[in-house]
Amino acid sequence: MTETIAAASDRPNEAPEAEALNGDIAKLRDAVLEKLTYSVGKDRNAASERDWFIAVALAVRDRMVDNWMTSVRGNYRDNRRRVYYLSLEFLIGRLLVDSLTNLGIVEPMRAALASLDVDLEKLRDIEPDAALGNGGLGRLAACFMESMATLSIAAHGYGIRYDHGLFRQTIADGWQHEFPEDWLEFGNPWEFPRPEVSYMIGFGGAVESIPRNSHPAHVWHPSETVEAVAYDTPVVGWRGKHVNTLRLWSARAPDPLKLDVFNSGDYVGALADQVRAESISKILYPSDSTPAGLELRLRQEYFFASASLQDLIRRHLEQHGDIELLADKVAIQLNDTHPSIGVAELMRLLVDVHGVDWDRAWEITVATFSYTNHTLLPEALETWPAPLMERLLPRHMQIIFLINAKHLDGLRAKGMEDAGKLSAVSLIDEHGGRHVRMGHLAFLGSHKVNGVSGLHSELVKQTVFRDLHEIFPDRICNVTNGVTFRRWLYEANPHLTKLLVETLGRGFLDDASQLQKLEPFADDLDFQARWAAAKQLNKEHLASVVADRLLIKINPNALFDVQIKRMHEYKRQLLNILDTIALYNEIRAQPMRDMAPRVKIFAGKAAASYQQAKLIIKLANDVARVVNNDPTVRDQLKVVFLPNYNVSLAEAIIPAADLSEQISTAGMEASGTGNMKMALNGALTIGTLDGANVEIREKVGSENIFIFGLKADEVAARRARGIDARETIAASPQLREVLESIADGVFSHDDRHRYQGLVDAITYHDYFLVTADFDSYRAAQAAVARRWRDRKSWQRSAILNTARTAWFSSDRAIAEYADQIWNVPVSRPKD
Ligand code: F58
Repeated sequence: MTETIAAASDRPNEAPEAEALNGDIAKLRDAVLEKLTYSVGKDRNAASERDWFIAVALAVRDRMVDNWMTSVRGNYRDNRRRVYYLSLEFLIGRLLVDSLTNLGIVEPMRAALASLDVDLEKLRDIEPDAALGNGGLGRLAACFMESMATLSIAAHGYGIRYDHGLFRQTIADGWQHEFPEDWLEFGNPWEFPRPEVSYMIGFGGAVESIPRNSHPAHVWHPSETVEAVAYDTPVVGWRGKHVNTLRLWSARAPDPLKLDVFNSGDYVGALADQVRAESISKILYPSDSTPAGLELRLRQEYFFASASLQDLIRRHLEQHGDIELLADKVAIQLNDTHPSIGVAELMRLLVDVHGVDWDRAWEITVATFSYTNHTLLPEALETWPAPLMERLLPRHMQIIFLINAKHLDGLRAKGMEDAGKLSAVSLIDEHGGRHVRMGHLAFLGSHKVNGVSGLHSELVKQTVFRDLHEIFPDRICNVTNGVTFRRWLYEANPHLTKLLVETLGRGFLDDASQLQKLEPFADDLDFQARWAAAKQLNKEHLASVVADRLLIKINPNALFDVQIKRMHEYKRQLLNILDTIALYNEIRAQPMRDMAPRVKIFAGKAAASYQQAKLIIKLANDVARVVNNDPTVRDQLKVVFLPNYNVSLAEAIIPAADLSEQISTAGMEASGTGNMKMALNGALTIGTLDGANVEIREKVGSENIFIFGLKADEVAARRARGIDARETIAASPQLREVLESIADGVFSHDDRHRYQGLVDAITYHDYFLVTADFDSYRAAQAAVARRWRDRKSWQRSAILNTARTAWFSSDRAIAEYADQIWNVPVSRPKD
């Protein structure tokens, strides 16, 4: 991919003195050459671009190490409470420009490399994305790691070092295909393997009860043991001062092979244990919609939760020597329920291993943990079959039963007798075979539970945790998500950043709230022109990416209408496709009508097993083929589906977006973070009152956003009335025409009935209310088109979006976690 070629002067977020700069250039050049020679083992003349990339990354990593050591020493010296962010996903993307930016050496490095005839932008493109996550939840964890370092919080991230991250998506004949991703193929220059830091993780076996004076002691004898080995990646904050650690675990078999079996000639059998053990960190959970690979998933969750807890307890005891002090010195954030088996594991470690009495152990556990909920979707709320858990983690099952018994006994003692209520708050779901409710376990084991937007947190109280919220009314709070501006504005959009620095000075780089000083420029025509010029450069760049990848020419003067996110029915890419078809019908009906040209841009992956989402990808591609090849359409409408959406592609698309599609069924998108990234980069949002869109509207003002559709309570009421959409469709001639054209095979000549099922589904069973919101969405899109024609007014709104979205910085979000949940201090980097 050809990334933005930003000239030196386009990187304004650093301006060291010229002399220092020259000194630095020489030092960086020497450092890179040294790495190339002694670490990569290549001569300058023989080095490939990949060799140069590795050499540069190693030289940059060296620059972090001193401050890393200082940060680690400072964390020990200051005795501060540490924060541990446990997440099965860290969707990091590339690190080269990110690290250079935060260290403030993009330009010196660019110059150093230029003096060696090497182009930094080419090296940037060589780096594979670290795609250790599915979507928003994983990317949030990566943004949070950067902000925790920026705010000098003594924080560690813990996760799994998957050999293979999120699959690579190709589109062939419009259909999605999945291929394994191989980010470690050429090694990972950012990480430090720590083979000496490893923990034994048990599975299966039996629990022995040994009688003691008061209570019996429990000894778990696992039947299988897997070793968790640490790999550390330094995470550097803005201005490079504070550096934290992301520690990812890799699974190893304690014995590499069974020698006797090997010697007997059974080579495959000899390696069987190793393969089974290592499968734990082999691949990122492939599905976000089906309970695939159930047992492997539970093994992954326990593996990383146990390794992380053992590691942090070791560190705590080394530093403080007293397990009783754990909650004073440690805060653990559970990123969704995936690490929530950690609640039972911490109880096991405290009670069985460290001899803490049960009630005190529970106090410590609850004071230590907090939990973030990211979804209300019932299929994404984890429950584990009790028999599976009993077999894989017998001691944990006992502990969960005991936590539950004490919890329910306590409620009965307080007079709660209603069996329905008790069963609703039980850790065990007795319907349809016993299941352990991991959300409930995370809730009970935490002192704070947060949702990720104002609306979502309220819905968490009213729906998934309604009954628990009644019992613990102070436990649920809200921390609206945020995104790191370093990656999503300064690095992704150097043209806009340069304009902002020239206009506002450099203060906003450290303190995003200063972006509001942009407001007075919203009506300044000269500023508007410069603003438009920056946007235009980004659009031209995206047009070149589209041309390279799809051989489709798009017009950079058209309105870029962007929907980029995981493919899911609730996100309603289908609604956007229906709008596209309606637009197409309008153009065909009046080919000579003068309309504002639009490019509909889609990108996103569907879970491999999610057939309906894959069919929607196919439909988008079928519509694209028909529309793009119809001569009557001319340049007025183009449709593109960019394959293999990932962090790097997002960095190319977001700065170029004019319109940001955030059109989920209200009440279903917990927050969204793409909505924040695009608004920050001056796109106007078309969206429902869902997730953080609600807060984006509050901040940017309702005249600078296009809101449509049913609200969350109206969605609930509508569903209660029934979701047969025949009447709705009958009442909307435009919608009828669109659906008929799809069902008739206008976009699928090769297989006329391909979409019959899809059309039937939304006709008779429109759970996501695509049809109910169609007319109001069309009206909002018409309002978008009118505003776009009044370019000054559009520009004004776009500028105000950037000026008013500073609040969506992940620095703000992390400061709220630090204050409301973790009780740790923060400090902001200064020049
Ligand atoms: C996302 N969840 C939410 N889950 O959908 C989004 O609204 C929110 O902004 C974001 O979290 C951050 O809070 C999400 O990305 C997953 O990817 C899960 C991965 C594991 C399986 C189930 C889905």
